Amino acid sequence: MSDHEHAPALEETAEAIATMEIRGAATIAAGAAEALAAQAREADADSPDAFRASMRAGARRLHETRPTAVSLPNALRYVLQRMEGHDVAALRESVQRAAGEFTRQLDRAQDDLGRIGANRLADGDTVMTHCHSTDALACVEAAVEQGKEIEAIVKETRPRNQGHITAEQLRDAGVPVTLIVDSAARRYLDDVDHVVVGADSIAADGSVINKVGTSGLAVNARERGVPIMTAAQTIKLHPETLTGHTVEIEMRSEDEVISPEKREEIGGIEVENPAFDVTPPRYMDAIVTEHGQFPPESIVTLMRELFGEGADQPWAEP
Ligand code: RUB
Repeated sequence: MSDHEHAPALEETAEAIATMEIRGAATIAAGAAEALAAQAREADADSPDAFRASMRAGARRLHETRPTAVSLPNALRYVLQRMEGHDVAALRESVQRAAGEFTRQLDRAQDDLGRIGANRLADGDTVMTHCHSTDALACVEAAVEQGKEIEAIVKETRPRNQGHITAEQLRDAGVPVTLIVDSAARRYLDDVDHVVVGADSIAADGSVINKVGTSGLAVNARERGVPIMTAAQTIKLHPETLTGHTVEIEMRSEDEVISPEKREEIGGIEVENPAFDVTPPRYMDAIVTEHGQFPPESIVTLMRELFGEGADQPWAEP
């Protein structure tokens, strides 16, 4: 492998993230950190500079896969900022150590936020979910572990039907599940005590960027008087929004919405497929992180504590 080629394992992970075989913000972050560790292991750089360049190139390849989940650049930043040493062996070691630390912290953060989110759920509650979020599921699973009986109404989440994954995991956790189509959500909100969603990014003003349909669900939940929380580890906080940047919403293939044949048959229509949307802070009751529960408008305080005033891009060419 020459200095700027990617390790096969990194290339495979990048491809898997782009095609959504690896998906969901936390899982993407873990996959990216592990891919950097693989790149470090396999890079046959003959100088520290060449090694660093190969790590930056690998990180850029991962970075370009999907634009919305900030957990991805936050994972790359965590690992590359800890790359240190005067020779290739030391550099290699530091990347592998940092990647390991990062994935262990992810697991710990999810367990911690799960216990906090579970406190919002009462015995006998019914929750409604959207998409598939491991952070949101951690809250429900922790509530079940605390001995609470929880039921779930699971939105299927078109076009990729990630609700099916949620339904299976909740059922495995012993939660009775009712699967509904997305359009039925408002009808079922009257039977729901709490809406629980995840996040791909959280902006400094407390806006929650999550799977498309979250914002409509939040508005409906408010109208029905049903509390809604976002379960999100702090790697979902988007440091660049502290300096006015907005979060890019990924537009995915039209083929996820309609088959090319059906489209041809209808003829003359535009198809759009935004993967995410933005829920304004006023429609979200709480953001639950591993550091505690926050009203969305106050999340900026935590962001400043964690990131200072912004974030660098250690994967950029010097
Ligand atoms: C996944 C999605 C999830 C968040 C949070 O979208 O919107 O709610 O990523 O997931 P996609 P987690 O399927 O397009 O990746 O809590 O597991 O990080």
